[in-house]
Amino acid sequence: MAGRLSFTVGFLIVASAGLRHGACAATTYTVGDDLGWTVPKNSSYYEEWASQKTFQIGDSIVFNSTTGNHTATEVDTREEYDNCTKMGIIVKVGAGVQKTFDRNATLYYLCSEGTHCEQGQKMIVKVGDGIAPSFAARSLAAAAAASALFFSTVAIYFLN
Ligand SMILES: *[C@@H]1O[C@H](CO)[C@@H](O)[C@H](O)[C@H]1NC(C)=O
Ligand SMILES: *[C@@H]1O[C@H](CO)[C@@H](O)[C@H](O)[C@H]1NC(C)=O
Ligand SMILES: *[C@@H]1O[C@H](CO)[C@@H](O)[C@H](O)[C@H]1NC(C)=O
Ligand SMILES: *[C@@H]1O[C@H](CO)[C@@H](O)[C@H](O)[C@H]1NC(C)=O
Ligand SMILES: *[C@@H]1O[C@H](CO)[C@@H](O)[C@H](O)[C@H]1NC(C)=O
Ligand SMILES: [Cu+2]
Repeated sequence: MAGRLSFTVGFLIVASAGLRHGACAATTYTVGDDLGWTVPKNSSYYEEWASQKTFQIGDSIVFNSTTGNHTATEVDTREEYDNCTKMGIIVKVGAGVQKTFDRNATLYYLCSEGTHCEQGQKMIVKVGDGIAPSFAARSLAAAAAASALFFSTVAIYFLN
């Protein structure tokens, strides 16, 4: 009984430390920097841009397109990415479409307009170690976050 309790408390401390770390270190990157999200000059432009960054949970990327029609399409697999598959979660990009990373993952983005993807408007984003947590691990983390929220709500209640 005592063993189980200390495990739970330990887990909550680790979980809330993780949340706090994420909030402190959060960085917002504009994809492509000054170029924004458009058809690049060379086909490896965005892949190089993304590979030079270290993305972490809590960080955000902003897709910013000021000219032309572009989408930030998230496809599921490397095969779809390599193939420039135009379907997926398609978001039309104007100035400032933001995506915040809430877990480690390898994410594949491309533009679904015309041949933009074939011309290099695509990139691979590695968040953390790039390994998506299993469904079980995500549920556990969500439960821990919910308990942490519950405990801080109780703390606020007692402070008032
Ligand atoms: C692509 O363009 C970027 C920015 O102009 C440059 O840094 C990079 O070296 C280029 N890559 C290739 C393969 O030409
Ligand atoms: C952008 O999309 C609109 C509506 O779909 C179209 O009328 C317009 O010609 C497109 N512009 C470019 C630059 O492709
Ligand atoms: C790749 O694209 C071709 C041509 O559009 C299509 O036939 C094929 O099914 C695609 N493969 C994948 C894995 O998306
Ligand atoms: C989007 O691009 C425009 C033009 O380069 C720039 O003025 C603006 O600050 C950019 N917005 C973001 C969120 O990066
Ligand atoms: C996410 O990746 C980082 C490495 O960049 C690792 O230290 C961390 O434990 C990972 N987080 C999860 C929840 O797997
Ligand atoms: Cu495009």
